[in-house]
Amino acid sequence: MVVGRARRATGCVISLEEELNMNVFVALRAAFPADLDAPAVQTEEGLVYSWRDLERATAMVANLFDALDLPPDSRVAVQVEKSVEAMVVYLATLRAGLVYLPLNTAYQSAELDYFIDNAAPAVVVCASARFGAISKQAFIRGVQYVFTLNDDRTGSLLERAAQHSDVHQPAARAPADLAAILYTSGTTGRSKGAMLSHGNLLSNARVLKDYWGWQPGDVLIHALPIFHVHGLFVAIHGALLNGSTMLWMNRFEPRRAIALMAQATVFMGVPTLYTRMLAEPTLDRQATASMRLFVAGSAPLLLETFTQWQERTGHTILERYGMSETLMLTSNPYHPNGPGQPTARRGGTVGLPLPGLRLRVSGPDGSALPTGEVGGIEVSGPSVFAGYWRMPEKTAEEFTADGFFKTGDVGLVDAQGFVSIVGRSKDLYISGGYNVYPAEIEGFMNALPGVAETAIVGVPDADFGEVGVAVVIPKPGVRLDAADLLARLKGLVARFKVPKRCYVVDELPRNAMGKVQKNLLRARYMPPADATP
Ligand code: MLC
Ligand code: AMP
Repeated sequence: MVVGRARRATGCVISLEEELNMNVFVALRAAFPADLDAPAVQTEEGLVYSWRDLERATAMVANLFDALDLPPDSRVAVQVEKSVEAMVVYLATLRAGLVYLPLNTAYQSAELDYFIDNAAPAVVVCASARFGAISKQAFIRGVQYVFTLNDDRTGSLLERAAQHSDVHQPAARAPADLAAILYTSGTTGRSKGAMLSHGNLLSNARVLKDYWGWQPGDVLIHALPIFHVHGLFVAIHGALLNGSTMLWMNRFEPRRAIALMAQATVFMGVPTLYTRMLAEPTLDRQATASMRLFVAGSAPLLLETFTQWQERTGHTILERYGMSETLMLTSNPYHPNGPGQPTARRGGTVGLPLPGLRLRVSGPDGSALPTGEVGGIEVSGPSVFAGYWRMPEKTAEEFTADGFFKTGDVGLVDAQGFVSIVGRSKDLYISGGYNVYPAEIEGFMNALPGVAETAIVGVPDADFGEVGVAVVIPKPGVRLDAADLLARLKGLVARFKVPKRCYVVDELPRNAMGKVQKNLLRARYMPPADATP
């Protein structure tokens, strides 16, 4: 039932029932501008999607999902290339009250098998080219529906959705209800699904809207993949909650991104996007004159990149820190000297804890450490997830007795409250903004014929920040070829997880307990000085 009480300021009429509905889609839609025919998304091919188009398209896909008559909390797993339609499927999943599960298109079939087994989705959406293989994998595992969606607006999902009404009442959701599951790999090699609720997503989006000073007329260049927190939530929610147009890049290309800046005000990227743009001669003050805000995160932004960007463009990058499990945690100030934001942005730090977030640094015995001391970063707040999907023991391990989530990042808080990340307690490296857990890849390499043992370390890299190096011991009497090992690995795991270099050796450095000394390996396989950032 719709209670017919109209409220204005935005383009979509809101009923009282919807005002009480904590579905994050309802809040995003309420921020659509009054002029529903204004552009919401513009693609590089010249396609323009109005706010009305988003409203109607999400309604049609949500009606299709409703018609499947799925139980609440059913998962919709989506592995498709980035496109505006893929974003529509995300929004429609929220709208229908189902749970969105984004999967990077780089994931190979062994990785997909695991996600489908673990998440048990009711619906899988994939590209037509992969339908044969994926539908076989999915149906064996009990998936009920497999639809296709391609980045040229074709596929069975849109064909079926076109038969449905373009009017849809969003499903009622409470803040604690599940909205999305994001898989993060783990130190034990098994990925864990971080369960994010409507309340987690909405609270973080609202905090960032205020903190980053989103304002009327802002235009976002959307250049990141939409499989992960940065591109899917921080960027999309930021623009939609502000009624801002997105200039949509299906794939980041530095020169084109710089060219788009003349029509934009906000850009978000991982550090690799910034270093690649710095390598372009077209990046200068004039090209960035209309820009208001450059946000960086997902991996450490080198001080050198921060400074070079200032020199070349006159803009100071705002670095922030977050995780799949927690959404955004800290941010450098937007308003220097503004209320609650005491000083200017500082390179080499990830800024201050966001409003509503409690952040502390703990020692090895779990006790809180004083200002300036280095320890494990722990957080608690409205954006912090409830736990890992169907892994209560893992969830219990990652939270303290008083409910703080142990991030696995190591850092300190200085006297002004700025947080710096100095390392990680988890064995992980970040390559071009993607996390790679050596344990997961070592498992795959150890299973290759002739391999006795593998150790993988992350080493500095000028383009990706860090890349992997694999060091392999063959089984007795076997001759292994390093290039062949990497070629085989490419068929098994996402390309970004494949080490860029591989060495076959007789032995690995070990400590007295027989444990591989990865710090020694890292030093030994450090790239030449001119290849490091
Ligand atoms: C691609 N390759 C990578 C890679 N991306 N290798 C290591 N690390 C990466 N990130 C592989 C390709 O498969 C290819 O290998 C080779 O490296 C060269 O690829 P490329 O053409 O240079 O890559 P490109 O397609 O341009 O992609 C690079 C990139 C992309 C930086 C644009 O990786 C990217 O969009 N990264 C952003 C990731 C992101 O959104 N992270 C946010 C996570 S959320 P081959 O073998 O095929 O030749 C999160 C929380 C938070 O962390 O706080 O935000
Ligand atoms: P993910 O699991 O993909 O969400 O990645 C989260 C991890 O990315 C964090 O635990 C950090 O290690 C890292 N990270 C995110 N933002 C930053 C940043 N600004 N600086 C350093 N590391 C970051």
